[in-house]
Amino acid sequence: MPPLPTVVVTGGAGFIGSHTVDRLMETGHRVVVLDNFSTGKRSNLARWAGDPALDIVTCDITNGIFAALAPLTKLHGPVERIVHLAAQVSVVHSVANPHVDMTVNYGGTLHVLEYARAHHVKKVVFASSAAVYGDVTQLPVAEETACQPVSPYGIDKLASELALDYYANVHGVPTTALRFFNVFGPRQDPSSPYSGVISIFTDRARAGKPLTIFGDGSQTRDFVFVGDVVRGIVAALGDGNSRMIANVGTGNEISVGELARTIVDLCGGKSTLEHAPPRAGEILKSRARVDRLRDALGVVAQTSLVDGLRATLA
Ligand code: UD2
Repeated sequence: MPPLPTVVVTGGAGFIGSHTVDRLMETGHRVVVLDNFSTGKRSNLARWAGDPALDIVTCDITNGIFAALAPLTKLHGPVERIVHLAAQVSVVHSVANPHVDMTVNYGGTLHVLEYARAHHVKKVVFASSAAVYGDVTQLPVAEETACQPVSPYGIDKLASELALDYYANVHGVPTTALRFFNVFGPRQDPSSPYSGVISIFTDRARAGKPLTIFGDGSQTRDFVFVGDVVRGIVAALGDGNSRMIANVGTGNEISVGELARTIVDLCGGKSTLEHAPPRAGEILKSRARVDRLRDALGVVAQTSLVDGLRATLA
């Protein structure tokens, strides 16, 4: 039997990472998870405990990737493809700590790309973000729109995209960047004030606690279920589509106020809604144009917001 193709998932113990690992394991890949466990959890990968096709290596993406992978590639052969998800994920945190954001998000991407160049990796798929666009005047926002990020996070994701393009163009490393909109679903950790809004709102609404809306709640987001995002990642991991950038969203938007009311209703209506001042560095409106996701990658988001919220609450 030929050896299983090895896929490295950086940030593989995290929210999107662990769902990606599930799909890759289910489809017969050898998977190596690199994670520093700052926010990732071993419990997210518990269903694969003892499976010889999965290796979990504690590794900080800002320095250790070559050393972490050397013993494994000696045993199992070269890394074929990389999904690079390890990141500092909070826009608000990046505003307060721009150097940390740059080191982890841009620096980490450079380490991954250097590894890919040195080891002739066949594809690097990178988790970029809708934050690269900044405040746009026309929605849905298409990939060709001029990027004017309004946070260090958006700047670092955009710089990483440029690095991907450079490595593809100059060093022949095939790369695809996926601009995630607001990803939600099971395993998104609600414990930090920087956590995704749906994880916070569902956690609090389930407990009957008040929900805090930053600003007047009219800001909108395109919330895409994690299962649909993983389908985009897996499609992008294949050959082709190098130097491509694609939005990963649903093409729909909902205001944060309406989202809060929907979640409270789904949870039995006990929570009240409170308001706090708007957060710095935030965009106001967000909705993805998804033609490229559909046409180039063959992926259309299938999970409605309410179905995704029910799956998250379950
Ligand atoms: C999300 C991603 C980010 C990036 C971006 C792309 C997370 C944690 N961050 O940033 O990585 O990809 O999308 O656009 O997934 N809010 C409240 N109350 C709360 C928490 C949040 O009103 O308790 C509001 C917040 O002010 C914002 C919206 O909900 O307007 C979404 O906030 P978020 O932190 O979930 O995500 P965002 O869009 O800042």
